[in-house]
Amino acid sequence: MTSVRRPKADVQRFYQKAKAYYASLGVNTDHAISETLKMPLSLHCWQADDVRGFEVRDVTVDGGGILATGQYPGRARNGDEMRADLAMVLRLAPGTHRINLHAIYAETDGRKVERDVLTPAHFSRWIAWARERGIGIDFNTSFFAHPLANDGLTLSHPDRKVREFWIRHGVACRRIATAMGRALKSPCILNHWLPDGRKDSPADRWSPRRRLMDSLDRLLAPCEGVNTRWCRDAVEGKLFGIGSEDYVVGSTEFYGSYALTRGIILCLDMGHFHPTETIHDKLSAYLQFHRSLLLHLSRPIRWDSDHVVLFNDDLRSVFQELARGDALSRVMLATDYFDASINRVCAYVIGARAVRKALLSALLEPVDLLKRLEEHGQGAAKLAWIEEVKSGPFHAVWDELCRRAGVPVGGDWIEQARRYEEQVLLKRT
Ligand code: RNT
Ligand code: ZN
Repeated sequence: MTSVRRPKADVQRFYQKAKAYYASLGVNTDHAISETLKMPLSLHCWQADDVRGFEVRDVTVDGGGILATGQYPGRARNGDEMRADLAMVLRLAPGTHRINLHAIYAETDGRKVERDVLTPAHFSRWIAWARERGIGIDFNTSFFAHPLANDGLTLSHPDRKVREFWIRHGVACRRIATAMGRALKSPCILNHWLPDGRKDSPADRWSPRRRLMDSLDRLLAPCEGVNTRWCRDAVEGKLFGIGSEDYVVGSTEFYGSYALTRGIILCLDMGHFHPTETIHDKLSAYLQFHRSLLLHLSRPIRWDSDHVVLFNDDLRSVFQELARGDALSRVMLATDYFDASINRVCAYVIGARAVRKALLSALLEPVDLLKRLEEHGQGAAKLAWIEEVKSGPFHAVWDELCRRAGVPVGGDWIEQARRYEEQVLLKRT
């Protein structure tokens, strides 16, 4: 594979021209770069191993609506391999990052530890690793791939014992999230997504929702070892999943009201809506009422909600909305996808760089100009400028951003990732 290296002096020279272009539209590129780099992006750990986790299991379990497809070699098989892969990603993707873990990534030294008795100690290696790097950790309850989730119901299960187990799991995770946040001095977002739903024609859509509400209220009740200063709970809805095509208990409507009335965070996943439905128009609606939102950056394709994130219109629209509404400080960003058919480290870097590009391009928009034109009835001029800016010298600012962040400029990262594959990933057999 070839790599066309661009001399640093060129990057800076092209940048000066681009800077003048954007300045003529009233946009400060230096500011856009520093704001883009500052914004934390939480990298999901589960792309590295196809959402398998490190649990010791002696029974077969249902994926719970989560299905990674593909057999590409190099999957991370344990915490050390996963941390090595993530460290590589952090060298190739610019900007501030956090790491987003799931409860199934506990490290129990070969012992079987049930999910309702997990403790912060099972995450001590992750915490030490993050502390060394000065990055924060976010966390997720794992309500899937478990014998007690095989019915497709967890917190909304009709059997009280099953619900109790999952409530205890939730509480254990809140203690862990509290410990993570406190140890790293950075609040840990604890996201709750559960697969509960029905494949076909539910006769009762009501009772499971009632039970889910009650279970969540108990899971979120104040309790010893949980401090909401460090543990910030979020709930994530979905339209449908594998095995829950007709009905999902925790729909977006359910959680929108739940989060608002309980003062917790609503999570919007870009892949969790109707195939032609996008989330950008929802932001200015929810954020009139909600204080903040967690965004799962993903890419739906037909039945799948979890393709690698690309710098496409859907992603750009999300960041345009946030930048136009001055709302970047009111959202938390987390990637969420898994593709087992390609190099997994590259999957991360492609997505993380795409997010950062979308952020930068939104911050380079001449928002004041566009709003002014719109306000004065100059609809065509507004549209024309939106189109003009699309072919502006964006790449020169992007390259300069990468240079300033100390990550490879342009496609140089691809060669570095290839070498990592050759030297590390392909040796995992
Ligand atoms: C599933 C949700 C959820 C998961 C992760 C593994 O549809 O998007 O966020 O992807 O928790
Ligand atoms: Zn998600």
